[in-house]
Amino acid sequence: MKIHSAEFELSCVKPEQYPRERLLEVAFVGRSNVGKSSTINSLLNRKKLSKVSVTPGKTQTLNFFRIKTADKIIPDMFFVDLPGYGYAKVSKSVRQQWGPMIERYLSEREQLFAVVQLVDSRGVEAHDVTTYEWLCHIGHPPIVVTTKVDKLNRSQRNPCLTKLCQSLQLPNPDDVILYSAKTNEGRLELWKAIRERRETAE
Ligand SMILES: Nc1nc2c(ncn2[C@@H]2O[C@H](COP(=O)(O)OP(=O)(O)O)[C@@H](O)[C@H]2O)c(=O)[nH]1
Ligand SMILES: [Mg+2]
Repeated sequence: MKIHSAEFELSCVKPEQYPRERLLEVAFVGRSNVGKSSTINSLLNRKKLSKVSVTPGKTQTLNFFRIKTADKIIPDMFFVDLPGYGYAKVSKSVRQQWGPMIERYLSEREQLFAVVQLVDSRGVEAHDVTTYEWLCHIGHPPIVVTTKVDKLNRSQRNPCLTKLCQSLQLPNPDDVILYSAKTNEGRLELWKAIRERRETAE
């Protein structure tokens, strides 16, 4: 995928602040530290577009990035980096704001055409399962991406994938994209999946 440009557009916390411009949007969800920012940067061939953090729970806003590609199907769109869920160390009041903010965006945003859910290849947590089920329930069955696969050796891959499919009750392991932001493994597959969502959205 040739990326013409990828730029930060805005950060926001409520619908009145979402971009007015009606571009198609792809949202990235997953627990804090799963590799959302790194995956976005890797997809876009950018090193530091979306801030990669060593402190989980840092992103507390919806962050929109304006993407222009050479692809005819998806020439212009926004990538939306959502705050990570399930991080215990942020204060309760902050957490209580997060859930509704994310849920509202995902369930109400009309121009949202694909949700990418990232789960750590080394283990699925209860929150990943409830998020997956909820996304299916609201009509946004996500593209499932399992991150940091460079941390697994060859013999660990299949068992991890099988476990992940069992936890999320995915019938087909081929539906999971193995990703490494370190090696860019999975980059083409993920672009292909995003493109397919766009093609079948109409
Ligand atoms: N080895 C490896 N580390 C990764 C990968 N993706 C992210 N990380 C690391 O995991 C940590 C959290 O990444 P980040 O992208 O900030 O996660 P986010 O909180 O979901 O946005 C950082 O230290 C990253 O360098 C990956 O594919 N491989
Ligand atoms: Mg992040």
